[in-house]
Amino acid sequence: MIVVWSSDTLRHVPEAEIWVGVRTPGTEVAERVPAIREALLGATSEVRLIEAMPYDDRVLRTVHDPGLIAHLRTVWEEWAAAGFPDDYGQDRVVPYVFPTEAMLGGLPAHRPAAVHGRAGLYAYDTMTLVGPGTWPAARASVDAALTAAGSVASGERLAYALCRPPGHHATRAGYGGSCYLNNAAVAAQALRDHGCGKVAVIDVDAHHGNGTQAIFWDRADVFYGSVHVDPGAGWFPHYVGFADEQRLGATLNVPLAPGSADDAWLAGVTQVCEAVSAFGADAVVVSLGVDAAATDPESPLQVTMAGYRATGALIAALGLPVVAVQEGGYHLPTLGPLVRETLLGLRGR
Ligand code: SP5
Ligand code: ZN
Repeated sequence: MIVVWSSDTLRHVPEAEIWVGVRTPGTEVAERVPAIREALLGATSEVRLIEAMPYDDRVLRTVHDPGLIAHLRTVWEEWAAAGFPDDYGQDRVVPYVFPTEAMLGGLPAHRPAAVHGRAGLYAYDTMTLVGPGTWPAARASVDAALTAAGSVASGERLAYALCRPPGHHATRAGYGGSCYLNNAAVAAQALRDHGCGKVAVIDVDAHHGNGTQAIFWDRADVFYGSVHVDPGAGWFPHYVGFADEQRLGATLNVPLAPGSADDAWLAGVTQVCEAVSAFGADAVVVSLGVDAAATDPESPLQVTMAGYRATGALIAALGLPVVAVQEGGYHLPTLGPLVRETLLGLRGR
């Protein structure tokens, strides 16, 4: 199997997440990349590790608003030039005011002159900080997903992109949930543009991929299905990811109660796979988060290593070519083995 990575993904150093106003240690750390990479290199001689190829920024416009792209490309430089690191000791872009519908009440939002005002224009939470290496890393993450999609479009049956930062919470014009650009959505669109008639995104991250769902909400050619901890039980992304969000036979959510383990999880994955079969997909993009694992600090789901391997096997049984892109997974000692087991399941046999 193909494994795509880029050392540029290490350049994103979020340092912290501002959660309920409190500066907490970031969980989406650069050390995740070598943890996964080493586990895969030791796993099987079949792994072919390749570098992500560089793609032009124009490809981002297939799923993202040009305003979000320009903002992420420039906002840290503007933040630094405005003096926030030196004058206030804040070396990461952190928003403090958000132009929500509740604030605007239907009036058009003016573009804030101040960068600290503008910081909330495309961000929807305070946990997803922007530093000097965020843009090059987010771009490299997309490049990895596109390189994996390209190899599947050329006939590979399974390609994995070691994406970091993750992507599935990034919407067309918004970033949040540790995500900046939606790697899985760019990969799914790339498969469509390579001539794949119907593409299914299967999201097995512990959290609902609100960004991917929103991007393809009005599209009958790209299916989005997700198994995740129930946002209605108090979990991120809180506002979406409910079972009643259905559209065009191309959106399916299976929210699970906190504490759910392999049985409920695999029943959910089976339900999504059956829907993918009914949809008639020609290829699959797996949003491969492993934070549903029992060991993970960011979710209350209790999936085992064997459960993640079985997850991969259920998806492999669809008999479709697969592009797997890394999403969440935050417990460094088990992160690599969890990804390895899922990929071994996806490889089949
Ligand atoms: C890609 C992905 O898995 N994103 C996860 C985003 C969800 N993060 C929610 C964090 C909620 C608060 N976490 C508590 C941290 C306290 N130190
Ligand atoms: Zn997650």
